[in-house]
Amino acid sequence: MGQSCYLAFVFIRSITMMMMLFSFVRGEVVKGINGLDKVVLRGTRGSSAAEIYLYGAQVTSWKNDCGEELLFLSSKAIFEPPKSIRGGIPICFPQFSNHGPLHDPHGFARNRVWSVDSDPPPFPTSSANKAFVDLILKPSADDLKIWPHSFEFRLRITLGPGGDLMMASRIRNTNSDGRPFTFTFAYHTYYSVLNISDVRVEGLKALDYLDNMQNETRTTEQGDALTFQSEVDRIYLSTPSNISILDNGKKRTYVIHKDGLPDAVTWNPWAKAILDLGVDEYKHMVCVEAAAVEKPITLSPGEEWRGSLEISAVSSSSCSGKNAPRKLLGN
Ligand code: TA6
Repeated sequence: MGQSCYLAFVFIRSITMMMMLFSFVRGEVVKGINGLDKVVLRGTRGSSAAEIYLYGAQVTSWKNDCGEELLFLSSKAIFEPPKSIRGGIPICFPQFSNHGPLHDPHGFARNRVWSVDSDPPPFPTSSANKAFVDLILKPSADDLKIWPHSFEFRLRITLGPGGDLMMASRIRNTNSDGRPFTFTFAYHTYYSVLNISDVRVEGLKALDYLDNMQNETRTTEQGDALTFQSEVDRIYLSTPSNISILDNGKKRTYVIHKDGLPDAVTWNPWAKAILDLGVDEYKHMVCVEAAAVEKPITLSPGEEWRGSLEISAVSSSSCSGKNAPRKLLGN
């Protein structure tokens, strides 16, 4: 190889490595179940990936470097408006459960078709070396009849280089008549676990919670960790920013970091019959939801609220075989 060829080779290889290290990728829109549009994000390493339906802006799949699914999605999930999709990360807005004026528990954002936001105002965090998609929801004329407020809800969903999943919401009051509005909110995340009986949620010790099994009676957590032996439906109040879910069966820990969302809802329905949940599937899911419920958020016109969730999954065993993470060039 001549010297000029060699220099060209070194130059191209350096540029490729720089691009791999500092690139960001916008997700592509493809057809999903029942012809609904979904966005696929592919990580820069291994088999990590995420899928997001424009219907509900709902993440329905999040896979680690080994290609293992980290979110629970019901085998009976209905991908057909107006039913919301059972599993993944439904977004509860402008109301969590019955904490607000709407008849519809959990609000309408989870059963509206969002749009890809091609030119959002800059997000505070960098998108370098990450795959992401920006989505936006604005109310339709029918939505305004249900909740008479104009808003812009921008959501950036990011798959980080280590396979972490980030959800960053920005909600702005765009009422032109000077009226404030008030809302409650949750990222209603369904995590995949091997067996709910072998799961602990840590970070809730000594906190007060509203127990939905007792008409939201205020109670204080007595245990070191929350475990599950029957239906659990609680709103833990003013929690720390970090909460962990330890799945002993899969030897995996989900680490949750939240900002702007003081509360944490924990839910497992146990054997309760739910139309779009398979028999016994409750064993393989746990909801731990970054939320703002106890103190609803009020925005004046022009004001913006931000609430984010960052989740990572740490496994004690590494993957091997065909799904093993590809090594980065030069590593
Ligand atoms: O987040 C817990 C909860 O509010 C429970 O009370 C339970 O009903 C669950 O959400 C599911 O609600 P959904 O409307 O999706 O059936």
